[in-house]
Amino acid sequence: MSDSSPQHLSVQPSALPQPGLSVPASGPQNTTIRREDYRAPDWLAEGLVLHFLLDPKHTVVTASCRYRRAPSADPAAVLRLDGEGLKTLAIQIDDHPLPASAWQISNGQLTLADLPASFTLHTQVVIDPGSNLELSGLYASGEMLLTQCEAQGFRRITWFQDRPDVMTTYRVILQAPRERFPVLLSNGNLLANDAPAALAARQALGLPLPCPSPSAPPAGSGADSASASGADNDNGNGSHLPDSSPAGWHQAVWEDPFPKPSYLFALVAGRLAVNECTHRLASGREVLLQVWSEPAQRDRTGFALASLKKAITWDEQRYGLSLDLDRFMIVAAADFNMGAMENKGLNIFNAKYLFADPAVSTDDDFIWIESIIGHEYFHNWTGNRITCRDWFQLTLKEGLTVFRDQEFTADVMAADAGPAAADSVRTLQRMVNVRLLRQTQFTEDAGPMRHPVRPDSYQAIDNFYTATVYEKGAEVVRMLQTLLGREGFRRGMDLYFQRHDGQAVTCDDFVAAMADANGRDFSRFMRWYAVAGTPHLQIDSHYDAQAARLQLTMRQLLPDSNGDLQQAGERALHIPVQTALLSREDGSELASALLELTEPVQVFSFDNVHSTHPRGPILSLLRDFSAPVIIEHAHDDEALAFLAARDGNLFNRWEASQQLAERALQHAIEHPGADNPSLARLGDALASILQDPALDDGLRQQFLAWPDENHLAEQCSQIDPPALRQAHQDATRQLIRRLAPALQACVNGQHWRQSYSLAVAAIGRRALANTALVQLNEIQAEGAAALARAQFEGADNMTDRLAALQALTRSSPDDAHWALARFEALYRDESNVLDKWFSVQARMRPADGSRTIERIHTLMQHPAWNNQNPNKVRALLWSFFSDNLAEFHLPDGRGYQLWRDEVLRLDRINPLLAARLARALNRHDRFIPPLAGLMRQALEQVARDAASPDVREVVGKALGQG
Ligand code: B3K
Ligand code: ZN
Repeated sequence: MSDSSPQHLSVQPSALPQPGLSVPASGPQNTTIRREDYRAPDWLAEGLVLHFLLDPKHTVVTASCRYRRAPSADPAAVLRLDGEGLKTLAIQIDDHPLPASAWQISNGQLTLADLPASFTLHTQVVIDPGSNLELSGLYASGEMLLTQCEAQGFRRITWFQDRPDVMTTYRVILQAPRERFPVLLSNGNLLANDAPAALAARQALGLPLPCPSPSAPPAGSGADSASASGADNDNGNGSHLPDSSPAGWHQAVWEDPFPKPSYLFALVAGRLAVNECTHRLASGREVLLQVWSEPAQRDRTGFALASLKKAITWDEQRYGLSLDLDRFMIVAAADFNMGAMENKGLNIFNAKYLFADPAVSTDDDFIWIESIIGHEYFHNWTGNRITCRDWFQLTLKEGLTVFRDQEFTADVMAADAGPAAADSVRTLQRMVNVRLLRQTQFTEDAGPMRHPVRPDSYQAIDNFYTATVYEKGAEVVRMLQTLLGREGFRRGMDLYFQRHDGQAVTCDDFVAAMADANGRDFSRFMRWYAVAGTPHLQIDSHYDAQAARLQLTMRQLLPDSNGDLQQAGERALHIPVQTALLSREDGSELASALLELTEPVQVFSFDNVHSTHPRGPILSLLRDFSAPVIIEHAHDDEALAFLAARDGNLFNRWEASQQLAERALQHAIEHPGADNPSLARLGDALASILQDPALDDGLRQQFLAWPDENHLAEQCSQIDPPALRQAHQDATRQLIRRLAPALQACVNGQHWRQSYSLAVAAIGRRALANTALVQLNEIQAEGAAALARAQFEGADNMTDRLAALQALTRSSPDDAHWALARFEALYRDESNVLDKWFSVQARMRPADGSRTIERIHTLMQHPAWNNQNPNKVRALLWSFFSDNLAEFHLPDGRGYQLWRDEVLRLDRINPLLAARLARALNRHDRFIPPLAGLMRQALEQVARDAASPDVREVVGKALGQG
């Protein structure tokens, strides 16, 4: 069997070590996978049947798959199947077992040669879910077994072409001890045990199935399975094949009729409770909706179920897309590497993003949960029915689905707020989206992990589930809607589904559908998929009073491969710039237009623009953030304050105030202690904004959320964390003092005494009052700590209690100590709530001479700490590394030692998580020399000792090694 035929994505030769194995002192070679090397698969899969004999230590997976040689393939094409950590028991082609001597397994691939044009391949492997700490493939979370296959977890379950462009139908038989695993779930529809498809599935399995032990299930699993799970009713788990299941065992057979890539496969087995309902689709068809969780949390799943119904209805109304299965299931897992996963018909959620209850969840948690429920559900069409040809196209499904979930949240909130407040609610959502984009994606764009929304290469695909692919990807889709209008965008979506349903496609196919449905040329627009780094737009204006003409000159600057800005030249993008000209007298709108910039430099003229002011009207640029760019335009402080007060576009009012705040804070950092006229002007502007009746509470709160230390650090030529903290703190305290009377008015009403409601207006009221409470405690205003203590004790909901905790950690050390101890005592048994408590402490700035790192080390001994659980690691360590500049970057290097030790520890067990933490030192070259040197040393140690490609890629790039 030769090894010479083209591969899917060819890889450069290397001997990659498996995590956990020792590596040579020089470290392993990194393997780069390139988009340009894509080759269509030589073999098509046409029906996969999987049988699982489930056991936490020894699961046997028997698979049968029909293969057909692709019409375009060479008749001698070999079949290469991916596998990782599989103990292979048997391989058989049609009726012919292959002796072990004929198996060609190397570099994680099983190669089969001399194959007929079509055949059925039978394989049997053993896997050990209990030892799978990577949380990829089949693994254990507590007593439950579950899967995570995106991006490359399926190869850890069975031999398969584990690439998204190999799509097939799945029939799955799950067999397990009934008492330990009363609930058995997989994708699609549950089959009755004697359904023809269930029988056919069993017959397709060509290898003898392993015999389940007839003995009783393991001790210690003896809860009342019927009450816990609804076991054996027809709600999801109990289709029996008694002839092959000895006493104490049971089976369930699932069929997913829609061809899907392997990354969407899922199974769940455990003692779970269900919260379910039937739901009538717009078509009149009734479907079953279920949320499965550990029994103790079942009462907290109602909000998720209600959100799912909202999402289904929204997709029907907005895009004409409906649920295609008989049932849709969501399962909560305590150990999960990310937020959630869109497996076909069986979404799996990080429990943190599923359980909702005002007593333990904040308003933000509720909003996130609804948005993630929507996101995963919307993937059913944008991701599952139409998927990605290869992983480089990830933004095809992720950018589009983030855009869809953003729109869902905005629509749902606007409907809740009513017509009068709808615009303001939508604008607030836009502010939230843009703030997140700037915090995460702009930062990524400015660092060594900078990449286009469609990357050209990667070493570990899990490193590319990034803010760029997701958030900037969503902005790229939003620009299409801005250019085409909502109706035009919908025409494009309709054509996309008409052309590509059931296919694995590329970003080009998506943009082509948008262009063709609207008769547009988007060839320049496509360049958005190729540019890395944030584009800048230099905008100059010239007003000719006599001619009543205003001319705008726009020049595009794009980062080069080093991140340095250059003239765009032939790389010029197609950029929608929503623009208005405002009267300098009263802010009224004199003209407005959606300008389409397509050239490197372009001049736009506005005629009949009359202004009594010699400088002409004032510019309101990039309204609603119509493109993910940085505008360079010389608005002075006065103009920014004017826009913050008068711009008819609410988003741009906020934007102007943010720019003024950034300018004021930067001035404070560069000239500590000096006069700060921008700060004074900002204070005046904010004082009137806080009293502006045109703004609701939620919007006012947005104006009080000033650029944080991380944002300002990005603007500094050299980052000196303690100096930055001091200047930021001094300046914000000055501002708070200036605003104190207005802030006091926000907290005096003691909003937390009212009964809790999730109405948009109530959420806004809490957000404003709680921001004010934290700020007043920051300056230790008289009575502020007493108010916070009263709120802490009296509040009946987590939003207000957590805000009071945050406020008290800003107050005196005694207040902080009291509140933290009280919070811990109250939520000792609430794992998700304790994560909030860990995070608050990771972000603390001690006022008692201690250092936060000492607290971190103490917390790592806390009984609730679990150093293998991703939520815990993110809550404590990631919060500390990423959100506590001055405490993490200690000159004695203790912070970096902790970073190094934890990255290397996790590198051995969960590389995906380790690589996320590893990013904390990405910007070492931006810091003052003593810190930069220490960071570099820590990076070099990790580069030398890390085994996983994930971590090696991140630290390699941070060290400038490509
Ligand atoms: N598609 C998953 C993310 C998978 C991450 C794999 N490392 C969740 C989502 O974006 O909906
Ligand atoms: Zn997604």
